[in-house]
Amino acid sequence: MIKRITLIGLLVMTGTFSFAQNPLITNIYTADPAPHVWPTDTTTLYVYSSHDEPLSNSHIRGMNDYHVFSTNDLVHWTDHGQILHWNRVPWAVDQAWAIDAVYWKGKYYLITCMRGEDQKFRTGVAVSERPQGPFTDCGYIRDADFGQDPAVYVENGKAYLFWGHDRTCFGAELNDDLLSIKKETLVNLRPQLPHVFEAPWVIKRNGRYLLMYPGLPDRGWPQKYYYAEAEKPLGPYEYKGIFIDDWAGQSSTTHGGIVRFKGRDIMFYHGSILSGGLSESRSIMADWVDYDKDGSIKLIRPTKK
Ligand code: FUB
Repeated sequence: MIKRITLIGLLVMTGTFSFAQNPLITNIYTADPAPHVWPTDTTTLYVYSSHDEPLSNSHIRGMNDYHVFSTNDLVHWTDHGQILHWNRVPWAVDQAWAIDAVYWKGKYYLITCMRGEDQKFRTGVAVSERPQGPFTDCGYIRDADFGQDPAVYVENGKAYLFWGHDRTCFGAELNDDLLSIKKETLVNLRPQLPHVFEAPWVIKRNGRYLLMYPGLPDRGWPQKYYYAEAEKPLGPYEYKGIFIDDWAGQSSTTHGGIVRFKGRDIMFYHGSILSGGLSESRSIMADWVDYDKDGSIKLIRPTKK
């Protein structure tokens, strides 16, 4: 079911255009945002999201399906409803965790992370003719062990898969069918990413690749956001530092990525402001990204109500 969510009245004026105030989505709990502006329509921003069931507060999360939200102005958001549930995926039995999406050879793909009968998480692929879905299962990616927290970066006809969870991080080029990797390109990025915990996300800026990731500082939980830079998508990466540190409203995890929309970079991530601090009932947030003259990401101070 499509719902239009109007957040006028909660505007934060910053720079050239305005934002609905954080958290962005308040009708359901949302997490692991994957923001995209597709080459087919650069006036619309889509945020693909996993979905925390309300008041689920256990380590095994209550996560069953995915939603996508779209906006043309960062103020009015449309919830396009459920776009995939694990029960429509033959190889999955539960736990629809983090996702990404990719536009590839004229179709839109959800890159998912769900648990199979053997209790292992796999990186799934589902397809649609439309960015807002619904999506149909195509199977899961072979040879992407520890298949959690996927992100796909596309450039020059090549699709790169990044993934990682529980202190791992891998990268590889995908084959054209998106269902297998080119094994000879597989790299273990963990040694290059101090503090890394999970959920890599890659963008290109000024000819360099920025890989951002939630990590654990030496003092422990909750996760913070760090990044590293490279000359090629699969590295080697040089650690740059932290860009989201402590803030009131964090959940134990955070997860997201930067997208460029209408000329400005925006960081999407999640926290637990809406649930009053429940780390299993999270909400998507967004803030502007600014850079220093040398290209470093300036520290983001999350804005909220
Ligand atoms: O949302 C479920 C898991 O929590 C994700 O896979 C992690 O990145 C963390 O956000």
